[in-house]
Amino acid sequence: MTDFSEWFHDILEEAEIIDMRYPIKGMHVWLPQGFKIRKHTLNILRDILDEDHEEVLFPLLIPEDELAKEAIHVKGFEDEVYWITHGGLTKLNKKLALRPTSETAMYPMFSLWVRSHSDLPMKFYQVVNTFRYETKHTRPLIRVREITTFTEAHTIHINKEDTENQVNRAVEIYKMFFDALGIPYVITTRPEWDKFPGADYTVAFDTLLNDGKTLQIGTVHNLGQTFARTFDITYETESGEHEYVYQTCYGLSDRVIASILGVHGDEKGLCIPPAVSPYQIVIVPIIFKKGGEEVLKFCKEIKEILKNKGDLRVHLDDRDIRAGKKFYEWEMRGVPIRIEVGPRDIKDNKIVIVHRNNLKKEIMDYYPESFIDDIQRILHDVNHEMSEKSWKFLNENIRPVASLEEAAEIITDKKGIISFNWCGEDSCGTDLEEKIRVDILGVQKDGLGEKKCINCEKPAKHVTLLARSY
Ligand code: PR8
Repeated sequence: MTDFSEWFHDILEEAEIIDMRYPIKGMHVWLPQGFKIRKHTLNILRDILDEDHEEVLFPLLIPEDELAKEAIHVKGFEDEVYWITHGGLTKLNKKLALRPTSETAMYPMFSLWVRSHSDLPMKFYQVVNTFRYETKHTRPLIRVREITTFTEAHTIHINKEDTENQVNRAVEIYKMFFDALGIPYVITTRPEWDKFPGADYTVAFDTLLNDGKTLQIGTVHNLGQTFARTFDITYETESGEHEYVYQTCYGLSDRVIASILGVHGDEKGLCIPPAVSPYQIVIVPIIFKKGGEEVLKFCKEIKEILKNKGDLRVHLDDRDIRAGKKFYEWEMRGVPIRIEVGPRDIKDNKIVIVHRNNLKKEIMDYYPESFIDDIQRILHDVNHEMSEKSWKFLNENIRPVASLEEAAEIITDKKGIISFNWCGEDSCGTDLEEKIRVDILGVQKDGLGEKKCINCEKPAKHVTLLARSY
């Protein structure tokens, strides 16, 4: 794929994922196909979060004084907030912000909800739209001004150790989620100058799109006690004293859908993981002049088996158009497997199965008793192969370097992710970013022994990653 942006734009249109003609920049319409992928994806996430979080729903609007309370936080978002100033013709006494994220909507309420140590921990999440007046170039699903699939979790704890554990738990949750979708990732702790406004530190997931640029697809923030102090969220200890709580928050967005499409797609179009594909199987009857009725009857039979007994999302494409046209269309839409049935196959008790991910054609004996298991196995294999392929691509595109020149050369030539040793000093990091004009993603691991920083040559502290990003 030569130009990812062009490919992505075209496929969103051709596969009818979203309609980008809505007349506000950075805001789009989810079309039925896109909405289904989004729905199945959210179902996976909800299932994971529901294990130990509770889903809530807060208002969209935040009063100006609440948003302004946490100084560092509001500074981070001041350029990006949309404001409501009027109700009809009446000017509002207090401006109302469209939430850019919901800390300042939720935390005044948390201050009312949290009473005793026995109330804690509390873990909530909501799936909402948020609004950010992005000044950087907007891109469908990747950098939007209305984030329609903002899944934000907020947790409250009694001590620092519990928040550290929750950060680790959130990282595990997101790993499980991205693994279910076959989306590969690198996990780093963001440098100080790139952390969430108001957080003690930020851990981020980045994936690699096939043009060699990374996309941040999820973040986990340890908020420490900053917001607890601002919003006066306290609990009563066993001995009757009042202490500030500790907090974390973590979030995902429409970028998850962008990465499902962008990571697995190829020149033929989309390739959707079975777990979230609107149709997991499409059946295409190959009908000649003779034997058409028999073929259709058989196709209907296997459709019913897969749908009713196998609980699979299956479509029988019996339109009166050329089979080749159908193949092209379902490949473009990314349906994981296609079953082809012709008159000779029925006679021989065989069906043809084509895997979308590698276009492998498999001729399978048809046994009604084991049919569902056979198809489930193939879906499982497709999923596994897609995940392996995308992880291989990511791992092959992480390159360790020993000098800044080498880093600059690789970033221009091959793109991808560069790994290097860094002292961890802010001034050295920003200097390095300026020198090679690429952003540091974050640090991966500590304890480098004798190694030296690639930029200032002081003792290195962390293995660090950098990449050109969306
Ligand atoms: C928080 N508060 O807000 P975060 N378009 C699409 N996706 C985006 C955009 C955008 N304009 N901006 C950010 N994202 C915390 C955590 C509640 C939840 C995505 O964190 O500002 C990015 O993938 O880091 C980001 O990782 C995620 O939203 C969370 O946003």
